[in-house]
Amino acid sequence: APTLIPLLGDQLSPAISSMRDADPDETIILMMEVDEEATYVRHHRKKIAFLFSAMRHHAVALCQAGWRVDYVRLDDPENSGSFTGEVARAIERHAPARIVATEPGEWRVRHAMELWRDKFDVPVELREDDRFLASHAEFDAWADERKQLRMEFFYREMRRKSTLLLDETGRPEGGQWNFDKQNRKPAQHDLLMPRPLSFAPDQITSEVIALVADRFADHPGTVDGFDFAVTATDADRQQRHFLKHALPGFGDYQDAMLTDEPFLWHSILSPYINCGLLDPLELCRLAEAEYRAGRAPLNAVEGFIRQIIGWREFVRGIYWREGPDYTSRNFLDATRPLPGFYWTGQTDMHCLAQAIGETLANAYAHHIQRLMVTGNFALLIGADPAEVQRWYLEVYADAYEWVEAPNTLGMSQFGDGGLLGSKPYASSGAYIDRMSDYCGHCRYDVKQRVGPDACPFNSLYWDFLARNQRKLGSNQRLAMAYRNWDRMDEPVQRSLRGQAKAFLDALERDRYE
Ligand code: FAD
Ligand code: DLZ
Ligand code: SF4
Repeated sequence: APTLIPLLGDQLSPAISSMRDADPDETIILMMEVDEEATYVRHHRKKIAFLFSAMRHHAVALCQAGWRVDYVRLDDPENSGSFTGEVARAIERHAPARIVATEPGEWRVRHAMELWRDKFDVPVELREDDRFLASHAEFDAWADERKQLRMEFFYREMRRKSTLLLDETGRPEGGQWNFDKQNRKPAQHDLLMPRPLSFAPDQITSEVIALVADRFADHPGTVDGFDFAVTATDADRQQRHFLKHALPGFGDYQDAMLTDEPFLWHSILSPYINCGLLDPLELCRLAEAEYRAGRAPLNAVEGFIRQIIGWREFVRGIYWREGPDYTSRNFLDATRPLPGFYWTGQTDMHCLAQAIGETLANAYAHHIQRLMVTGNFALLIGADPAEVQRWYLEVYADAYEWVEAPNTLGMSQFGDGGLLGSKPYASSGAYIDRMSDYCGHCRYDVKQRVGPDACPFNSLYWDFLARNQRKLGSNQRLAMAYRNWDRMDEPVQRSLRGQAKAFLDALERDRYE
């Protein structure tokens, strides 16, 4: 009897652990498009189209390589709608001797898969997902030894383990582990700015787009202009394109934002890395080679590698270590619903209109838009972190809970009380003004704090600090901000809080109109 290998939509890697020792003649690979995965949150339509198309292309590639793939399409009339239901049907079809799977990227699915052992009369083996530099055990061993977890120190371990950007003596290339001080430059509009490649939909993708437009009409975002890579070959083209054209400027402009420029010097590779079309470590080695060949500066290459072997690995470690209740944490007791414009982009705050509009169009926004525009705003208004977290999980093509939840609930909303960052990423309009050209296009004045034209971020920032003083007042990294607040005359404090209250009341009213 054959081995049944259920292969999930984010397991499209040639070296996935479930298939490692499998014999193509004795194996059935089961791939399933299921309603439950597409609707447990209302994923952006481009995200679903991307994943289904990548899954269908991967199935074709596996068949060409000699594997037997049992592929269940969403519109199959027998489709039960869930992984568990589809595995049950596949057991009837194939009478397998055993099931081997790679652990999923989410507690929800992990629990469902663990129940297979009781549910089915077939032995189930769940293997660790080893597409990461640090195993669960390694991360936990590192974390157990520390009172406070800081990415920077974990990152150095990962540099040592991978040997990326070390010199012959094992010290960090350039004498420092981190060159971020050089990396905070605003960008200018430039006709020669790099642009990601655009991949025209083929027959398979066009069919999927039609399916998604039909079945998920009530989900956010559009499928118009779909141009993602959906094969490993095309994802590799985008990878090489990035390394050649954008990596050299990646460091300098990492935090920059520009009107109508959604991509800047970013790689736009996260959807491909996270679903398995690209190998993160190989990408880091290719980036290192650009530095060694003198084609990209160290600050850019170090910064880029740090995002992948530092942040990406670190957030994954936190997600699994903290357990399934992580997504319900709410350190600041924030309860406000997200404003409706998160689903339309229609607001006069130009920075938000840009970040949200681009998100709905592309299922993509770059890091600083996510953190300092949409995330910062949600934090300042006291939005419910669970709702904020669901929004990010829905709208980004790269969003899977293991990476999205620590970034959103932890780093951006401080819902975990500071496991990811040592202080909340809260800021007034001044930060956005420094790092972008948004304010020049906005109906609000970023320099004003009160009055009808004042940038809402300004009063909201002070209101956030004042509102949360009991919980945040002892945070060393906010000491200066609280000192500034405490030094303000009371009438000034009152007018700032009054301005914020009027804005928040208006947000509330909009919900009922
Ligand atoms: P680049 O800027 O080119 O960076 C290169 C790569 O580094 C990315 O492809 C990604 O693999 C990795 N990376 C960078 N920053 C992070 C980070 N903080 N955590 C993990 N990996 C990182 N990233 C996701 O992959 N999925 C998510 O669901 C996700 N949600 C986020 C939510 C919030 C609130 C914030 C602030 C960040 C989130 N990130 C998420 C991290 C980051 O914003 C994206 O990885 C990045 O914008 C993807 O675009 P890119 O490929 O062009 O990245
Ligand atoms: C995100 C997603 C979606 C939208 N649809 C499917 C699907 O139909 N079939 C599938 O195998 N995977 C899908 N995924 C990815 C899964 O949600 C992901 O594998 C789990 O969240 C575990 O990380
Ligand atoms: Fe955003 Fe304020 Fe600048 Fe307008 S003025 S773009 S609301 S930061």
